[in-house]
Amino acid sequence: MKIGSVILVAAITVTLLMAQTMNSASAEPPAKVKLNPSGEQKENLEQEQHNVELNHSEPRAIPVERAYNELGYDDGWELSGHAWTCAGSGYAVRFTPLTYPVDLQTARINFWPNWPNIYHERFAIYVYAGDSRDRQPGTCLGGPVYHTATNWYWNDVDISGLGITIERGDFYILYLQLSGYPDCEALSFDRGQPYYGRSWNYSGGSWSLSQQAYNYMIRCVVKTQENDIGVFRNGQWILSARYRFNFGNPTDIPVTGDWNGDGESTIGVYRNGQWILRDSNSAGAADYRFNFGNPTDIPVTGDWNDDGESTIGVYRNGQWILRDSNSAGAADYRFNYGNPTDKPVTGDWNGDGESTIGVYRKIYGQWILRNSNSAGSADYRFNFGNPTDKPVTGDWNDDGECTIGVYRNGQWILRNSNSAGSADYRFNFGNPTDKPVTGDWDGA
Ligand SMILES: [Ca+2]
Ligand SMILES: [Ca+2]
Ligand SMILES: [Ca+2]
Ligand SMILES: [Ca+2]
Repeated sequence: MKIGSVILVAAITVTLLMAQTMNSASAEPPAKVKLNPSGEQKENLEQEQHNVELNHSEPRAIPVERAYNELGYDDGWELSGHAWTCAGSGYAVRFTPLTYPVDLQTARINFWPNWPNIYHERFAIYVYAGDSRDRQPGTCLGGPVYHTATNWYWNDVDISGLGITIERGDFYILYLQLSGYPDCEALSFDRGQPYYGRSWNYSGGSWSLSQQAYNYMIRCVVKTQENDIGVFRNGQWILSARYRFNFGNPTDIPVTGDWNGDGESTIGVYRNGQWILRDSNSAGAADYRFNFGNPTDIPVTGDWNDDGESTIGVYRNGQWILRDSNSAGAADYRFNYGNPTDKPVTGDWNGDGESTIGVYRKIYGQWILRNSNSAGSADYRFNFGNPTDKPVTGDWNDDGECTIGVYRNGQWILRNSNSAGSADYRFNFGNPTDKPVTGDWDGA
């Protein structure tokens, strides 16, 4: 069998065992899972059983960063596949979201090709909560979602219809065989050292932790509410779960905007009156470098003229000095709005395409926003946040209107309306000393 030779190539410290009898701990059958009448059979029909000298005291705990919002722990390299002898058994992976809450979108299952046979068979996906004290899958949150693969290796199963949102803790995705060997698919496992405790077996109505040295290749694509946020940490940018790179100096003031109007917000820094901007969310050279403002000014950015491009400006003791181009030159707007001690904020509060101005009056936690880039009275005035919070703005729910939020020691507290009221989102991202940044990093 081809599988054996692949294993030898992998040349990890592997001890091969011929077979393993699983002595599963007894447990209540999980809700909604169909059990096979012959479920008493607990033989694990893997073509090769692998036993690695696990270092249990040093589990890897950092998830591999994958495509945007894809949780997974395998290393992406299929080594071989597993299948159970009987229907009603399966494999599960434990997932730990990077932020909360997350909506479960897609289960990704990797099938080893052309074994045990060359056909595809129907299987089922279930989702379990991580609410069990012994860390095994707990409450069944949803399923079955039936699916038949259309190709080998990764197959996407849409589980968004289950409507599952994970607010805290872990969750599990179970791939359940609906047919017995050899008329079934084989779940791939990887070549990497395991994220120990994440790969689980389900057989005979019982859960047991995989004792093998590999990870089951099940992933989950999630939707988070942190798509448009990030932090600047001493010259490093950490934007949602997707980007992490260095740009700028630790003492720079981070700025963000869609400098080239391609729909994607990118990064930049303000350094003593100099603007250093880049059109990509990555390390590299500046695309723009020019002077505008004084060293003590507070930089602001926005699409002041609704042409799709974010440009620059400064807030100087209550005076706004804005420009419609990312270059040195004269101000296009100059007016007073706010007090010297206010913190300036910008955004398209009314969704008309034009970014306008506002201030956060820290002492009261008060927002004072205006829909025009001119002096005048406030269009919105309300309280949201504490004196020590850092104000943030963004279109959290993608409805075209920019709204408010605060960053409080690593916690984001966001609201979808420009009014007082409770938070719509509350999650942790970043450290207390980080500088929060917002933007539409992927243009989506
Ligand atoms: Ca852009
Ligand atoms: Ca513009
Ligand atoms: Ca507007
Ligand atoms: Ca909005």
